[in-house]
Amino acid sequence: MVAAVAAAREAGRGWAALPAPERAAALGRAAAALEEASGELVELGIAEVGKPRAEMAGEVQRGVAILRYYAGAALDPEGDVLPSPDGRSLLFSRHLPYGVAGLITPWNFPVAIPLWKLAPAIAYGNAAVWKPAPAATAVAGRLDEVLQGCLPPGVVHLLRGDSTTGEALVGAADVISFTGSSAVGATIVARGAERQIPVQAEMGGQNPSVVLPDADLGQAAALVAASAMGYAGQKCTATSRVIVVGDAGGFLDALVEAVRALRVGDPDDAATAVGPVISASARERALDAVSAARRAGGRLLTGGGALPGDGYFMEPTLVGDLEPGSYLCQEEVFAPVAAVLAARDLDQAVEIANGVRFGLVSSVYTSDLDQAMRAVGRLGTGLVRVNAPTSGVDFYAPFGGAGASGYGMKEQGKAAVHFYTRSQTVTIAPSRSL
Ligand code: UN1
Repeated sequence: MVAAVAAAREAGRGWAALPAPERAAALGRAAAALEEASGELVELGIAEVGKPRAEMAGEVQRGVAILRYYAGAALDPEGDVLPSPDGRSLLFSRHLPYGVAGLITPWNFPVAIPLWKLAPAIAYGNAAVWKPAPAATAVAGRLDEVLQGCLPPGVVHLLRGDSTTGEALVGAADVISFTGSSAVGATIVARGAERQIPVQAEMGGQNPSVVLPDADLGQAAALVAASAMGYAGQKCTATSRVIVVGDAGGFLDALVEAVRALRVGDPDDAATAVGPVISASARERALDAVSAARRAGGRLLTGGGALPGDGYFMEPTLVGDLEPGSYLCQEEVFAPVAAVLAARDLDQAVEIANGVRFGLVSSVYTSDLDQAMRAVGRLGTGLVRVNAPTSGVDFYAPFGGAGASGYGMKEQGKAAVHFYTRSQTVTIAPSRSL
């Protein structure tokens, strides 16, 4: 493993020395090659991680767009020119690669997340050693082949392995980007601090959607249902708490109806919105969390059970009447399960929304601009979305959460250059009086 990092460091030297237009061209070729291989990657993703066809196809397209974006970003201005302190010298800052980026990625976005780390890491001149989750190595293997066909040898090194391999990588790379659970993220952050290297950790979510009475309730119900249950809730951006302000009756009926309307079934089917969860133990944990919520006084609004099928299916589930401090309202379940809470006004809704250790994304549904602005300013999450679902990410905008959801710099968009490079301030004075 340390050998993989050493080999990548060596390959990275040549890569960093290439003119940026050549690195940009390689990323452009990778975008075209991924587009060419997109059909295969969609099939592999459906088969390996159970992502429904429509979402998997969207994700691979997002991957192509990410590669194109960083092909362009590799040619962006790379620093600032500052006023000369003495009228003769040059003063400027520039960005230099660190060397080897260690990238640890989850199974749930097996194309987009690796690419939104790999593409900027290499665009700005680093080599990368990439350890995908064991549950997504088939997609990773094919994606790696696509990239290898477009890059000099050794610039990207795919490392198969488990948490021990991940730990070794964190102990050897020059900069670490991780997406995964909060528990693992915390150990990586601690190890990175010990080694005094930059670490970025994108971790869990417990994302609230606040619904105000003046919202378009039908549209809000459809968007909340999709963001809570889509891909069986296996996104760190999924909605886990629905906080309904004021008289909740009408919205609750619409939400239950929207959840029941989602097609649960074979991820291979283009009409499926909710496929299986990733494993037997994941389903067991989710069903246990629902049972515990019911014992704690929760009322089942819809769903609640396992479903038969070729895979670990469960019914999209909504639980009402819970306390904001209860397990289901505090922890990430990573399954098609959401809690519905009531709030008397926006202030109380914001207090409930912020009352968790996570802070990735929140959404607010309203047609009242003043209420929206009030909420946006007070919600503590890294992303806030008005009349838009919590899930879904714009690859050209900064992404990342607060608290137990995110540590370190944001990723994606223009934020990435600051993470994957070190800034150097350079003064050049004339060697003699001119
Ligand atoms: C999305 O909502 O499109 O692991 C992306 C996750 C997040 C990515 C979500 N880091 O679920």
